[in-house]
Amino acid sequence: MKSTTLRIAVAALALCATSASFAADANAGGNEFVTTRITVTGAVAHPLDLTAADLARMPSHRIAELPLICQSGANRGKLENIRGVRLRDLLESAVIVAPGHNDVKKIAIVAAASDGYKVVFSWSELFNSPVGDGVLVFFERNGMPLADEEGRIALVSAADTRSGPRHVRWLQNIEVRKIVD
Ligand SMILES: Nc1nc2c(c(=O)[nH]1)N[C@H]1C(S)=C(S)[C@@H](COP(=O)(O)O)O[C@H]1N2
Ligand SMILES: [Mo]
Repeated sequence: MKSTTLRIAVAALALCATSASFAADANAGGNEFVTTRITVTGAVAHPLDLTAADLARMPSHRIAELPLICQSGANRGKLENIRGVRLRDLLESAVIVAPGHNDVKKIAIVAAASDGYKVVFSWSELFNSPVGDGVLVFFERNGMPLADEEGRIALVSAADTRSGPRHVRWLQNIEVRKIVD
């Protein structure tokens, strides 16, 4: 009886150790939401699947400093010395499917994170307004990979009045969707 109890205890301990090491392997450095690649899907001729290293080889832009302000008005710190690729450029490489003259005007682009957070852009915002210039998919801060709390790939819309909401940490997918007929 005693040895059976002992054996069960040893087995339970072994199980704990195994699941703990599995969890450590699954989350690239301590945060279960960290993403290491993004996809561009939906109404595109060439879906993309890119790592931070792939993004680093594309034409990039830098933001020296951007205060992060929540929708509530609360100050959430700032983004400093980040480097990223314009979302517009990624969508141009994926080639949005919009055969009709008026199709682009009905297209929305949904940027989704691994924690379920999502934000929306319109095609017109990205391709036909000054907002588009400031929408970066970024992967570097001070020349280093992004830390676990936002990385490895994130997005920001630098021209927004309040920049917090469309600062998407742990970016995972960009989906192109025609939302009205
Ligand atoms: N993936 C993800 N990104 C996110 C959020 C979130 O919940 N998940 N919250 C947003 C909001 S509302 C703000 S104001 C900014 C700053 O939030 P922080 O203070 O949690 O960094 O991150 C934004 N990005
Ligand atoms: Mo926010």
